[in-house]
Amino acid sequence: MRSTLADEVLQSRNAQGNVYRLVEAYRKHGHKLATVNPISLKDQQSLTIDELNPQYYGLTPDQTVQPQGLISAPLLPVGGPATVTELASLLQEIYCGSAVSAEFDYIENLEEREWLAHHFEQLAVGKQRQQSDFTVSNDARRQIAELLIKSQTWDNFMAIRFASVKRYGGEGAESLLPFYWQLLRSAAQAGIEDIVVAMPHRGRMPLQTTMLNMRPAKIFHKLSGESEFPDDAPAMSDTLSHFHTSEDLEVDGKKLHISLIRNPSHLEAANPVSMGKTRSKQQTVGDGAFSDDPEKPFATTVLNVIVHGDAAFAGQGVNQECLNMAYVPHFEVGGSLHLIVNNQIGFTTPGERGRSTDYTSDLAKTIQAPVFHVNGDNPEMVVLITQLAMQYQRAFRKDIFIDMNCFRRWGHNEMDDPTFTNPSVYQIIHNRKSVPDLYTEKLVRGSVLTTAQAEAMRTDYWNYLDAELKLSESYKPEANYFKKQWTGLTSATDQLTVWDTGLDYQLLNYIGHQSVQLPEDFNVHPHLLKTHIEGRRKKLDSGEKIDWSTAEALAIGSLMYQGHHVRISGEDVGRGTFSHRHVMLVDQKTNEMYIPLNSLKGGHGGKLEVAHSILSEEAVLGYEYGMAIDDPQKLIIWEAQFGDFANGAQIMIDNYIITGETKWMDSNGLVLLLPHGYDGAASEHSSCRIERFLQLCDSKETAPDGDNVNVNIVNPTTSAQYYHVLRRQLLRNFRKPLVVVAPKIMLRHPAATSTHVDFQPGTHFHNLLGDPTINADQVRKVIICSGKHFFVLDEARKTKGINDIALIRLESLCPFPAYELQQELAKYKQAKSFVWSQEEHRNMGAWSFVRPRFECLIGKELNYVGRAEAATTATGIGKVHKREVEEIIARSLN
Ligand SMILES: Cc1ncc(C[n+]2csc(CCOP(=O)(O)OP(=O)(O)O)c2C)c(N)n1
Ligand SMILES: [Mg+2]
Repeated sequence: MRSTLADEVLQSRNAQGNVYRLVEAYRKHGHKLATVNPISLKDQQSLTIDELNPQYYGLTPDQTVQPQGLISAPLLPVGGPATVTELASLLQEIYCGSAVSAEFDYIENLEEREWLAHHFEQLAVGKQRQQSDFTVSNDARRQIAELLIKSQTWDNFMAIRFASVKRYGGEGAESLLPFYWQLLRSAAQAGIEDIVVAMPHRGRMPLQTTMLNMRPAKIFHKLSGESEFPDDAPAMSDTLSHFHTSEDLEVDGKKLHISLIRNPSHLEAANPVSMGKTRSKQQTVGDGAFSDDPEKPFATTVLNVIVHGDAAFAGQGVNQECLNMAYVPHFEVGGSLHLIVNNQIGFTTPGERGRSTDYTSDLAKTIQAPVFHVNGDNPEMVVLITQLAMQYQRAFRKDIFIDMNCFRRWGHNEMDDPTFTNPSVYQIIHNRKSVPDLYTEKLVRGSVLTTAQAEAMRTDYWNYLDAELKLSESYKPEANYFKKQWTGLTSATDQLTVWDTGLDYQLLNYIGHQSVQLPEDFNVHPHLLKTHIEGRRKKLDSGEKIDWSTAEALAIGSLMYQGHHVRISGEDVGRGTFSHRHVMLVDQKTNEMYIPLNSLKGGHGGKLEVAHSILSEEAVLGYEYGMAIDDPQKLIIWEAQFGDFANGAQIMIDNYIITGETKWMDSNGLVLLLPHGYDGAASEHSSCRIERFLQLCDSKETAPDGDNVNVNIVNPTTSAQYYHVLRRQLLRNFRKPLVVVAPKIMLRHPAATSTHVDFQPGTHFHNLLGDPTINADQVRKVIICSGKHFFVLDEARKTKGINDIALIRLESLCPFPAYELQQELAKYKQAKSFVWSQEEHRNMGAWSFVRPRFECLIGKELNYVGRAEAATTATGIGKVHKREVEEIIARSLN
């Protein structure tokens, strides 16, 4: 890698400024004339690009130039002169060819631009390649041909044996396999041990079955109507094109693990998940900043690869979010390698109607990632450009894109007729040969392969598939979950279990003090010193009034003490939206951040990652989910700035967090903190939409819930409850995502604090909090409520001197604690009236969830008190808000 330009290079460029402008013009504009699109309707080469005309720079065709120092291509006579025409035609060959073109002139960094020009110029021209690293041996050619033939054979086999199955095959994009072939080789050579890949539907099965050791029998078994999991697995399963791979490969004698992560149908949604999983693996193996070596860059051992569709890459906003995360601290993964399978269509929509940019890859330019446009008809060039892309990724640890121009032989699926909407281009496609056929013929012409050998490859693979089809009847799916880092964990059962999450208070007191312990020379903000630091110390020492943020620090710190890594991610999480957390403090003179808990002495060395996120919900939540599915021993917390913003990440919630275990046997213990509560703040910021999460859970209406619900949804009202529910996430022998309806004003509400006894050994999270203040025999009415609303009702009850109304708090909504509720209600023998009181509107909150459960499982009628039905979550009129609160109190306590 060259960091500065050699003297003779500078001299040459200075002496021939105008010639160098021509060279630079080719680097910038050459791609516009390249013909890398195998099914183009346009005549690319008839375009006139003024900037590529030597006259534009005052150069005449016969003028003599010295190309050395201007370009890297050694094709022209060494040290000898050339004419402008000769130079231009070489540049034309490099930058405007039919195999590959490049875009990198927008990169600000000179070193990178020089590196790219140098390497691309070495690679792009056939004759030149022979003098560089970029060569393909005949043996490699035969391997490439075999992969293409297998891919084609897979599709032919499926078309004949399973004619009505939508397989989203690889036809037209077969060069995907040579891409992977080179990727694995380059990765193994570079010492990479693990690759995490996100990839959509198209071409996935041919890849998995030919290169990633997936038994075709598994697919055929599924196609016969069976599950991909053993019969006793509590899974509803998924469709073929969402199957994942987690495989130990051996590549060139080296071990290489590949995870092709699961994908929902929502295109591109898998991308941030793959990034998060990559980072978690990097943390586990000590890659990049997780190592003790400050020089070690990310992606030294674990690499992220993302494969996109052309329409989806340009269309789905999550890609902008992912690229925007690429180099942000706590989100970086050392540069992802991207491949766009650019078949130039999305369903029925051609590129020009699917985006406003010239190239489908143009978003890459926002982070100055280089782009190589390669012709998918040229599998060797796909291999070479993958080699170069990997070299760039290794040299700079930055994102890079390969835009593979190919086609889709059939419609969106193989049952579809693409000519309804795209007749012209499909005329080209239907009249052309396939990529495997073209390549095989080329190798036969060059005597690299014989027709008989090619035929043997085809027949062998066909016979293998046929044999697998026969075996599929007796195929037994493997229980491939709860393995490796998940060993020891299991599926939850239909019982509700209780986990002792308390700890000796002496230890907690120590951890609490450590959470505000600063280095002596740290210049702390005076206000924080008084309120946050000294305030916390006092509370801890007295063991009284332990507030929400202290309880959180105790939960996080104690898990760290017990050896777990913890990560809290989201917008502004270090301070906290409500300026309550301050788990990370900023030196008022140096601006440096300090996380006291990371200097926690003693214990088993867990670390806290405070990941201030970009202003995104979808990609960031997907990223955290990716971390959570990787390692069950890490506590991963995502906090929404306000609960309602979680709907920006709805795809991640619906398609991964809530359903992942049911579809895929992939548990996760991700925590979502969603600030919620009516405080007069108008339609946004009041509600995290509890009702939606309750609709997503599989809590039963007519039978008691066990631990085996798909998600835990809690609305805790004391700091100790919050402490226990966080710790429980890691101390149980199963993992469930946890939605915490999180506080705003309760963060500082004295009644929501706890005392030391609430944290000690033998204590645990309570699904329900009864009413110890009331004489049960006098109670005529029982109000059941949840969350901060309890404090409003309790205070009003006190003020009014009421002693015949009991208040019960449902701290856990899902699982619904039916049995505990029955037991609690049994105390109130005289009670005639049962009310659900909530601050939300009637079509929101937990009402419609609680009511059928209460009536079915408790067997009593439940009445509603709360706001009336509304379109939006809260009024924006202060007086109306106040009146509503008064009405709810009055109607609840009448
Ligand atoms: C988020 C989302 N919206 C819509 C769809 C429906 N859909 C499935 S495939 C497809 C076209 C995808 O085009 P492209 O990304 O180019 O991939 P290709 O199918 O061409 O390989 C669409 C719109 C989807 N799967 N996901
Ligand atoms: Mg497409």
